[in-house]
Amino acid sequence: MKMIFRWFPNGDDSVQLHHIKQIPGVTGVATALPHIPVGDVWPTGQILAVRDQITSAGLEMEVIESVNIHEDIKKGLPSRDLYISNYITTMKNLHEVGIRCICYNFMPVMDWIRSDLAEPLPDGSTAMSYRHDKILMLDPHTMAHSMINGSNQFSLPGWEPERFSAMAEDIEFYRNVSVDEYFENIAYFIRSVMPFADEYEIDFAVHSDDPPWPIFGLPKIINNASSIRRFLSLHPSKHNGIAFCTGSLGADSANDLPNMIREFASAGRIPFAHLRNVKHTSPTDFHETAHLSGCGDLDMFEIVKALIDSGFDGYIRPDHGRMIWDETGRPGYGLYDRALGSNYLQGLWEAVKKMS
Ligand code: DNO
Repeated sequence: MKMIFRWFPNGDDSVQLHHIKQIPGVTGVATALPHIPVGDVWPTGQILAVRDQITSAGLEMEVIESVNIHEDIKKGLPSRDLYISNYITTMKNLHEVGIRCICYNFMPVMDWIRSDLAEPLPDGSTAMSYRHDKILMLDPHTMAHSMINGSNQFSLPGWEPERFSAMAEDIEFYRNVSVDEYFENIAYFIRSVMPFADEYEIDFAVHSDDPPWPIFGLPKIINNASSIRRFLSLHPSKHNGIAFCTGSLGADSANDLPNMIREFASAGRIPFAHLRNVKHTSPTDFHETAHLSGCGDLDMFEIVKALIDSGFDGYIRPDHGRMIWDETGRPGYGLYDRALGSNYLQGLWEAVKKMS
């Protein structure tokens, strides 16, 4: 297992690489080149520039989160072939500089969504929260702006401003797309790129849908054990895997996370795990919490144990933290609470390892 930390380049992060280097046990970062428009090829020179910064700080850059998928691929438009071909070139360029794992998502229109990026918790910290009714009351424009207004001036992954103008139209487009039709679009994508992931030995990890249920009528296809099984069967190689996000899958209490981990990690299909906790206030409402089991609804001990019992040897990152100790930064991605989370998770890891 390698413990890594998400970090955004180009000055777009309140957390510095030397801060990350000082977190015990963290050996690398998951990063991206978010300034490159979605669908364009990532030039090797630009990848190397970021890699040099990271390695000069004594950290590894083996994981990319994310190489985003152009909406035309998700929509299944004829122009997808060009974007897929660009994607494959980016994979090749990433492979050549030593990338081992690429995380992506196949959520239509928008990546993750929250109704509040800084909900006050009783201890004086703030955390991101999701209220289903509140989300459904928003039109796409207001929703995008409320996300950006809460972002503390940092970019929000998946909420790039250039996407906003098309958002309402895109949501409309998907109204007539069934889950099965949408699944065909990821199938087409996977069949096109996976032979290259196999050749380059890159673990290709799809992030689960966040939240794991449909909103605005958008089709969701990676949100529980059966949908993950269906997805994995598209290409049987171990390079076709899941970025197993406990917070997003765990938002649906029907998901038995330790069992899902046992099934998918034992088959070698979880190269990357995002570990965080959530506390439900109703079946569809929740707020994010500190990573400890006692702070939320997820049993992090059982989650870590399931990973270890299944022989997991991929990357873990502590996912979204709260904002604590007066820190300001990108919501969910401050330094302090994620560093606490990383230590807690490594403590669990050591304990379970030594007990087994
Ligand atoms: C949000 C993240 C997502 C995730 C992407 C992966 O905080 O979990 O933006 O990185 O869905 O492609």
